[in-house]
Amino acid sequence: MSHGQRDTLTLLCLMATPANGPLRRAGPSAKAAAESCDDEEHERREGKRGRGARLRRSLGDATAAGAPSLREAAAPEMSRAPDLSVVIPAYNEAQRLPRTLERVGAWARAQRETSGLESEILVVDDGSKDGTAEVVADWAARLPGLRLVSNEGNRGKGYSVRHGMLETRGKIALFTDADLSAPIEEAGKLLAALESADVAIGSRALDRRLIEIHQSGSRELAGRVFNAFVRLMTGVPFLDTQCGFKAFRMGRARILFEQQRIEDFGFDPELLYLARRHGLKAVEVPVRWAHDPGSKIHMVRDSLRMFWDLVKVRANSLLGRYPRRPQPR
Ligand SMILES: Nc1nc2c(ncn2[C@@H]2O[C@H](COP(=O)(O)OP(=O)(O)O)[C@@H](O)[C@H]2O)c(=O)[nH]1
Ligand SMILES: [Mg+2]
Repeated sequence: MSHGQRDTLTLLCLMATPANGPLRRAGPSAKAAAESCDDEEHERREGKRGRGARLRRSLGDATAAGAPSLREAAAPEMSRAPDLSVVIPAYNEAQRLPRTLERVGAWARAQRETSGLESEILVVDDGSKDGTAEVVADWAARLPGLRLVSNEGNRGKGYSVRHGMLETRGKIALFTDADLSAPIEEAGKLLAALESADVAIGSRALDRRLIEIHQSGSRELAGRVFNAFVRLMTGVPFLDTQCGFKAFRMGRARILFEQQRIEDFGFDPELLYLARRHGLKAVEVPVRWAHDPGSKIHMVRDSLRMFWDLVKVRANSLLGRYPRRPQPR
């Protein structure tokens, strides 16, 4: 088992608690994690080491070897670098954000209380004009780990996700839509998948029974046509590239965001194309999902832009704009 896989496995052990129902229901990988947790529990009872020590080891804290700890390496104002980062792109989300921050905050609190895992939450304000930034500032006073990241104007969802992901400090970072169409509690499934992958893609196509509220028929049809073009133009094989719920092992995946060029809604296929290009393993994971009627996507305009984005990815690739670099193992 590689060092990276061991990190994720230990992270999962710490999360496999009653607060993480989806993780317990997950498949064989969760079972492996659970068995490994049993071992850890045995060792804890034996008094050989406790949860804090396991956590530090899982995050690569070299204190035991006399090297500087993550605590010392972190920004001075933070007590410790976070384990998990949640990025929320937000454009005119003042209405939807309070409930979202409450739920993500509760989820983050559960991780801390049950597993000792610290989370940071980054809301990227995409030039909103409805007081989104003020809502975040207000919540930051009572929600530890919440940070506002501001774009200079309205730059698009792709730009916002890239901006937020490049600001994260967690070993694992995930992005989610502000309406939590995929509930944040489903994050356990993505984290379980990262046990053996670098990228975990939330998917609405693998198990349609998990969709609680569907998009309109025309939007679903447009999604299927777009998916066919994604395969044709980029070779990306996944059934749903557009679900706004994806998690990354940032050690290896940071390059995806560094090279990402698409700044509107067509950025997901580019990220997945880049993952393949750089030899990262990406897996599609079925997640619960419910369409939120507050969608601000403009069907015709944004669909046309997304098709054009696929042409741009193809062109960028031919023009050598996605250079390969040596990757950390
Ligand atoms: N519409 C729109 N959404 C943006 C923009 N920048 C960031 N977002 C965020 O992208 C996410 C998805 O938007 P949403 O309207 O729910 O789209 P849908 O669910 O795919 O129909 C939300 O978190 C938005 O706040 C932007 O320029 N336009
Ligand atoms: Mg939505």
